[in-house]
Amino acid sequence: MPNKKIAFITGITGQDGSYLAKLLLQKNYKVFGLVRRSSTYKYFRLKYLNILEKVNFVYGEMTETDFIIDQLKKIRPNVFYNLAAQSFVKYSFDNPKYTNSVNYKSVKSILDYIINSKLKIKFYQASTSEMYGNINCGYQDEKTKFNPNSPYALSKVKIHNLVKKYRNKYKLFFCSGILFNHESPLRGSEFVTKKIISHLVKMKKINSVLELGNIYAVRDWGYAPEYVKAMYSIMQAKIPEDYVVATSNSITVKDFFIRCCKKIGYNPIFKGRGINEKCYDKRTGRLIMRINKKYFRESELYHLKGRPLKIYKDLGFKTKVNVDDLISIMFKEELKLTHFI
Ligand code: NDP
Ligand code: GDR
Repeated sequence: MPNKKIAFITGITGQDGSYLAKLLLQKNYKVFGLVRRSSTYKYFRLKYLNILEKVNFVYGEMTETDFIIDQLKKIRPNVFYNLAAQSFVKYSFDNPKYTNSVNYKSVKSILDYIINSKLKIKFYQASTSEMYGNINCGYQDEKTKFNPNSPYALSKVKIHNLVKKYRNKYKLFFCSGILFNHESPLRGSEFVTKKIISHLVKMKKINSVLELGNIYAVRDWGYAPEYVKAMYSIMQAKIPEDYVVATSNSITVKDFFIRCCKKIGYNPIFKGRGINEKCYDKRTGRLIMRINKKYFRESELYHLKGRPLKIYKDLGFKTKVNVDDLISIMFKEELKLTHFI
């Protein structure tokens, strides 16, 4: 039997890392994952997906690049999926230096090592629709110019451009997926979809009010397990290239929230404007949601809508799960998940 291919995943404890690990195990890869040590339990996603015992862990920080390079020398992976990042846009305004260090500087050192070592490692970079920023255009695709408006987006543009530059210069299999927002039951709790759904579920039992920021932001939300399949397809392409992954259907945070309210049996009505806008349940008069200034960002990104034609034409990849399916899946799993945390 031929030796198993070896995958190295950074960010394996995150949403995408855990789904990707599951997919690669199904594809018969031996999977190694970088984990930074902490005093709290963070393996719940891998446990939930029933793969905790099947992954080999390497304990270290993205910023410890010498350590990561030593691990690459030992493990000699065939594929490297770089999913680790300081991924919360709002926090990047508070700590731009750290964001740049994790998302750009450490990745650059790893790429420099791969180039100099002459190891044949295929490299996938987790690029993002945030790189587009606010542009006057109905949709974004691979040809759309980047206009980053957060430290997070800037760090991602820098590493995206470097991956492309190195690919062209050294003729290596370096590629990026420019992924639009994708969610799942395993989404981090501070991201808005998960925050809305887990709060609405809790509200059935406890008396609390959901607080949100800019509910007029428009996002193109997809389903994470489908998006890790896209990552895998991008890495199987004959020629390494960058691809947009999106659903092409965009709605506001408010619309997402309304759909969630209806799903759980509320009849939402809105009163007030701007930061005074509030949402009540029409039947009971209960206050469900209010706006809190603290959830706004220093610079808002208003509208994202992807055009994923290239990945469909070249690799035959198309998303199937729409936003209502996504909401149903997230609600269904929300209660089960509490057992794993
Ligand atoms: P998560 O925030 O769920 O996961 C991030 C992962 O990175 C976690 O495993 C985290 O570890 C790890 N990590 C963060 N900082 C470090 C560090 N300094 N050293 C080691 N590990 C670190 O993100 P997602 O899974 O949602 O996203 C995966 C990647 O895709 C990210 O790069 C993100 O920027 C990008 N992306 C995500 C999109 C989305 O909609 N989800 C869209 C486009 C791009 P820990 O568990 O210790 O926190
Ligand atoms: P985003 O995701 O910033 O797009 O980054 P997030 O869910 O945090 O925000 C989406 C939109 O919702 C608005 N919003 C709120 N956001 C949060 N988190 N909390 C709130 O209370 C709230 N109220 C309104 C935000 O302003 C924003 O417009 C995610 C991350 O996964 C990135 O790593 C990834 O690159 C992008 O998606 C694509």
